[in-house]
Amino acid sequence: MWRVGILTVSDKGWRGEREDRSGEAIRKLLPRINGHVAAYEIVPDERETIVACLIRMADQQALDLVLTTGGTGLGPRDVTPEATQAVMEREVPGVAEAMRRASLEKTRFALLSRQVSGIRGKTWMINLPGSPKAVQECLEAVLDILPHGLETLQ
Ligand code: MTE
Ligand code: CU1
Repeated sequence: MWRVGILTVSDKGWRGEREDRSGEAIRKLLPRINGHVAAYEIVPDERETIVACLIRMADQQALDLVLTTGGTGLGPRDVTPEATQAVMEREVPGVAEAMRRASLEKTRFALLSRQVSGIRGKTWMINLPGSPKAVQECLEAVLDILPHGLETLQ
């Protein structure tokens, strides 16, 4: 089974003002790639906090896949893509492109997500937007190719 980390990036979620339905949406889809949740964290929209969490999930916990949700838009506090870019060693641009393209068929607002995907060591990190609906639509768009990508990384 693939060891998956869920990293929910949300000021409100971190303060306990909002239930993490997006993390839950990720969790529900994991059986389809034979993945299980090996780590789960909620952090505020702070670049250094996200960076530290991603490094821990990759270097210490050696997770196979880290799925982040939230903080990919244009808001002044949306810094998840920058944090991910700061820690990744190699980018996997096609995955973010495919998620945006599939999302675009559902909503024009897909163009407002700056989500990225990349690899650090043997850990693959993929940004998803913040809403549960977006999580579902984006993950569905790439779910089928994730296992082969993960196998390739080993
Ligand atoms: N992608 C999909 N598939 N479905 C959506 O509803 N919402 C968009 C976009 N991507 C959406 C989507 C919206 S409205 C925004 S603002 C951006 O993701 C960024 O969201 P985030 O800041 O919560 O990450
Ligand atoms: Cu939006």
